Amino acid sequence: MELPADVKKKLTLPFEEHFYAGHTACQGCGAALGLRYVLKAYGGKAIFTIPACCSTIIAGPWPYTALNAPLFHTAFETTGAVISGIEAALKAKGYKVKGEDGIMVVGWAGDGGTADIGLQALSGFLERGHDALYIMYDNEAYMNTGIQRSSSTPYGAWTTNTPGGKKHFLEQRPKKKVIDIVIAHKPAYAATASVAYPEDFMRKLKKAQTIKGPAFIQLFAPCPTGWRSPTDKTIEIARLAVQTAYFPLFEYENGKYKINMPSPNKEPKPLEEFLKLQGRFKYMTKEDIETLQEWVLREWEELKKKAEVFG
Ligand SMILES: Cc1ncc(C[n+]2csc(CCOP(=O)(O)OP(=O)(O)O)c2C)c(N)n1
Ligand code: SF4
Repeated sequence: MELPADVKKKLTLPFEEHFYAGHTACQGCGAALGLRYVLKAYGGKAIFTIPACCSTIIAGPWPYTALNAPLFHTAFETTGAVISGIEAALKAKGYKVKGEDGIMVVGWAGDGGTADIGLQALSGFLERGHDALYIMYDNEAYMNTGIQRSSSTPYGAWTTNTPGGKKHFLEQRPKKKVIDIVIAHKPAYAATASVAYPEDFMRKLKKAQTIKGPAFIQLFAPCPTGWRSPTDKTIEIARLAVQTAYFPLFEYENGKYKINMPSPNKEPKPLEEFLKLQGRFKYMTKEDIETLQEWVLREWEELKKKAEVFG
C-alpha cells in the first residue's frame, strides 16, 4: 500500500514493513513490536541471530519466517559468539558492515539468553570489539518455557518458580544490572530503550548503525502473558516503567552518560502506578512495595550521579 506523500511526510517512523503478518506472538507482545521497529530501522539490510526464546517462535521457521531478513536460529547461549562470527565472515569476504549502506549484524536475544546463559558470549563479543549490535529484549523472565524467573526478574515479582502464595516465595533478588556489566567492557555504545518510545529507540538503532565497534541496547518489552497484564496496556506499562524511573532511558558513548528520560530534574512518578497494572506484582505486601521503591530510587540517584560526573 502506498500512502499519499503529505501523509507519509508526517510519519515519525519509516512506513515500510519488513515484519509480516501471520507471526505467532501473543496479542500485545512487546518483543514482537520491538522486532518490528528494528526491521523498520534497517530497512531489510540486517542479518539476524535469534537464540532459543519467544522470538524464535514469533519469527517462525524458514520458508515461513515473518522477518524480511536472513535469520540464524541458534543455540540459547551463543548469540554473542554467532554475531561475532557473522561479522568476521562478512568482513573476510569483503562486504561492507555497518554504516548507512552496509550490512547490520544484529543479535536479538531475551533476558534469560543474555543476563544468564549468554553472558559469557556477550562478554566475548564486547571485549573483542566486533562491529555488530546486540539487543537484549527484556521481558524479565523466561517466557517461552512457561514464565520462569531469570536474573532480570525484579524483586517481588510472581513467576511460575517464584509463585508467592501463603509462604512468601516471590522473587527475592533485585534485577541484575546487565547494562552496567556491558558498560564495564567500555563498548562503543550502550543504551536502554523502550517499545513505548519508538522514536527514541529508532534514533538509538541509527546510532548503533553508524558508530564503529560493538553496540548494545537493552529494550524494555512487556509480556502480557507472563506479566498477567491486559493486552492493551503494553504501551502504558512500558511508559510508566520509564516515568517511575524503574527503567530509565539513557545512553553511554565514549565514556559519557546521557539520561534521555525521565527528566533528572523532576521527581519520578510513584512506582505503584507501574506495579498496579500487572498481576505479577499482586502478591506484594506494602513492605515489599516499599523495598522495591527504595531500590528504584537508589539506582536512579546512582545513574543521575554518573550522568553528572561523566556527562
Ligand atoms: C541450553 C538450553 N537450556 C534451556 C533451553 C530451553 N529454553 C528454550 S527458550 C528458553 C527461555 C528463553 O527465555 P528468554 O531468553 O528470557 O526469552 P523469552 O522466552 O522470555 O522471550 C529456555 C529455558 C534451551 N533451548 N537450551
Ligand atoms: S509469552 Fe510474552 S514474550 Fe512470548 S510471545 Fe507471548 S507476550 Fe510475547
